[in-house]
Amino acid sequence: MQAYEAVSHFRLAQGEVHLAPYGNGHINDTYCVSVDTGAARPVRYILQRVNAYVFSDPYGVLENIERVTAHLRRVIEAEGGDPQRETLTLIETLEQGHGYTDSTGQLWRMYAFIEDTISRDLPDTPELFARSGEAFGRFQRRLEGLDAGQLHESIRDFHNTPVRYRQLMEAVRRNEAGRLGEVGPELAFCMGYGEQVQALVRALQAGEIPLRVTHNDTKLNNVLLDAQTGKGVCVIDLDTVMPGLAAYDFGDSIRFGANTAAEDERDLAKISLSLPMFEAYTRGYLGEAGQALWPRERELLPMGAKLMTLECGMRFLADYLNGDKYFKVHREGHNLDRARTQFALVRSMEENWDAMTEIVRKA
Ligand code: ADP
Ligand code: GN1
Ligand code: MG
Repeated sequence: MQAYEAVSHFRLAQGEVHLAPYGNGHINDTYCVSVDTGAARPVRYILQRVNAYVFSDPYGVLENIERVTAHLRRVIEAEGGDPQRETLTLIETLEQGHGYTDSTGQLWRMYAFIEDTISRDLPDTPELFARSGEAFGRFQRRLEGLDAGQLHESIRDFHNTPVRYRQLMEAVRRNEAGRLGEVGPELAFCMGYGEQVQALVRALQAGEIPLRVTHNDTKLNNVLLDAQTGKGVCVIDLDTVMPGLAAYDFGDSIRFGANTAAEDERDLAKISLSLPMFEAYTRGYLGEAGQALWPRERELLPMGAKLMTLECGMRFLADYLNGDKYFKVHREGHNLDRARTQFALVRSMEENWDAMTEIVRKA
């Protein structure tokens, strides 16, 4: 197994090594490596194979992570925090770098495991969600001094909603998996947003909002919370850290965590935007990042939530039409189910638009 081959190339604690698949990510292959050193607790690590289909330049991804974690380490130290816990720590390989390319050409990397934390796959309580808002807000604030031009664009046009719209139309045209007949209502829904998909990229082009270093994948399970106190400890999953928009990061958190049901729920009656969750996250996030954001960026946060949800739905739908090549699927129609939840959530946001705007204004 490639994972065992990879493990032997990293500088680990001495002892017996155990390895098991870990987590519920849709993209990379993640393992927990546990080294039994004879001490009361094993020393643990997270080992990951970078998904080569998704990341065409895995070395660029690793370089971004090296830059970002080095920057965060400096800021956290200056703030008197604990960099070992508050940001990811890459483990060195025996060859001195941070990546190992296996015999099939795939890149692996390893992190120190951040112990005594939890990460959640389902929408949480408002209290815990506010903690995750604080963590992502702090992350955004701490990255303020890092020039976006220093980072690779690890996935081109990753959160460019008009481009995602065009990619969906391209998937429709190709109809590669022959599934077009099944998606009429979903497609019609997206086409109703042909103009609105431009809102954030236009604001960027007009200089109303800045390009920043952003996370770009701010799902609930990409932040570790302290297992005892629930406080946000560390933002993880840094593969997509690159130049981007704060409103999209805010929006991705809302899309996932303020949904009253799971991302792949089949009963659409269960899907809606939870205003208490929206409010909790907004307060947590703005409490930490607020000063760093421009007034227009704050104003556009609800638009970030709506467009990110729509965009994610369009990506799921396009992948369904393309034959499920991008996102890991665990059942028939999984990507279509995911697309439908996203569109149902967009509808619910439309219904709650005034309340969302008011919450952001007041926070
Ligand atoms: P993916 O890109 O596939 O989502 P992640 O990097 O998010 O992969 O890792 C998957 C899961 O592994 C996370 O949701 C989290 O639960 C866990 N995890 C990742 N890195 C660490 C870490 N350094 N310490 C503890 N848990 C981690
Ligand atoms: C993927 O890697 P993971 O599971 O955290 C995807 C995100 C989507 C998300 C939908 C690199 O995130 O963009 O929003 O699935 N990551 C990538 O759940 O495409
Ligand atoms: Mg993840």
